[in-house]
Amino acid sequence: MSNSTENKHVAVFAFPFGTHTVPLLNLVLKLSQAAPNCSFSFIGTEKSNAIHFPKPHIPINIKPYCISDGIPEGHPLANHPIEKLNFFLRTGHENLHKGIQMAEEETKQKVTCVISDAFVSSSLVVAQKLNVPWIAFWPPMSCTLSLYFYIDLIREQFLNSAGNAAFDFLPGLPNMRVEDMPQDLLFFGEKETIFSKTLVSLGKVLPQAKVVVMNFFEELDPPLFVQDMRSKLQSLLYIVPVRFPILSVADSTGCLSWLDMQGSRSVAYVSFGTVVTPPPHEIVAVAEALEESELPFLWSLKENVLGFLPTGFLERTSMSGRIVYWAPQTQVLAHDSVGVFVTHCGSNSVTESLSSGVPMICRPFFGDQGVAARVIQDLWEIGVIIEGRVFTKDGLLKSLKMIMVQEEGKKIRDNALKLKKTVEDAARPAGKSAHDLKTLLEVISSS
Ligand code: U2F
Repeated sequence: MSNSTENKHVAVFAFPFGTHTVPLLNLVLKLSQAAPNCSFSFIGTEKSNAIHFPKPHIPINIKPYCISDGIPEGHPLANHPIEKLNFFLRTGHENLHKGIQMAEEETKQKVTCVISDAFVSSSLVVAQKLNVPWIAFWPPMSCTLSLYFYIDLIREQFLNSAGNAAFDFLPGLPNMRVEDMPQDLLFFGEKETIFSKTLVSLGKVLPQAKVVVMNFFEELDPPLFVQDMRSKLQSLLYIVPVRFPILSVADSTGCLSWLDMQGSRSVAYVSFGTVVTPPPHEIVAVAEALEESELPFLWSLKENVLGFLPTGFLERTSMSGRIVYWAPQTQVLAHDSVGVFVTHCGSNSVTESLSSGVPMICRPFFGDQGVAARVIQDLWEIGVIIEGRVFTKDGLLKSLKMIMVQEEGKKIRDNALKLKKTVEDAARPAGKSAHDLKTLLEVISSS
């Protein structure tokens, strides 16, 4: 490394929603281990920081600072997930700057570099004011980055093409459809929100980052996509996600010991991440398909929707299935008895499934999930998109049988194991990711 990271102070801005903070903190953990003399100020909201701090394994060179979530005092939040995001983004760079002030006052060190979740794009202004490099981190599905550079074409496709025809203007990502695109990109006029405007601006904002860091495996992204992004950005680095992220918890619900009693690759694991709750009729369809399939299943389901399950379902399936409100998912997917993952295709879930060689049945809901599902089915061929993109009993049964039982599913099962190996190789100390981590440390140390 050309310069030491000693006396360097990195301000880290989290996008405090969903599981965005988890991969960002994992990246900072990696950096803090490699650069123990460097200070990292992790700036989030009180709510998002409370999930991670204090934790015994967070080193002392990472300190949390809380800024406002932007929600006016006493304001009753409507039951709409985007509302919180809009309030936070509306606070702009002034709110972020307060975090910097707190961090500088306490550490008595000037900030020398800003790393932020790419969605907190106003952190670019903060970095510019401080005259320090801005490093943007990309937690969603890696190849969705491309969409923000081709929004006009995507919108044109949305307005002009008949039906849901496949299009192939995204380099390295053929066979995409409008239905795979994040809805926020298709909002015009009155429907636009601060969040959707922020996303739409990314194609102009991200080229101003000194580095964009992907939370993924370069080896799995299409070379044409990588090449195209490299031609548009100053620098694009890939740092592999950690295998067992900090959200993994002790097995308080006994999932792992239950899995120990099941046959190899026999269990269907079902989970829709931290944000999505499928509508009641889809919960019923999933339950009916699981029951009729007679496969052992483990389902991570939020407590507040248990009431939607069909009458008597829990009793009838008590010998073959298990429902928990939270599963230690990374360990579950890594368990030999899990044969398929029924997922919403959140980027962390996809990475965890890939890392364990588990094929997926995809029911994307919003954001990056549609592209993830398309890539899983058509590019990597390690899963299928559920028929009609909505859970029905017959559709899920068909996919479960195909992947778990039928000869047709063998190719998918084999491919999943092959990609597991690619992922393992990518994480090796001599791999590209280790090289990119060094490059990132160089940027921090020369700031
Ligand atoms: C948003 O994603 P989510 O948080 O809904 O979903 P994931 O990215 O898949 O992350 C869920 C994490 O929670 C863990 C699981 C993942 O690490 O292992 N987990 C668990 O440990 N136990 C459980 O019972 C259930 C989940 C958004 F919706 C997505 O579209 C984005 O891709 C994502 C990242 O930007 O954020």
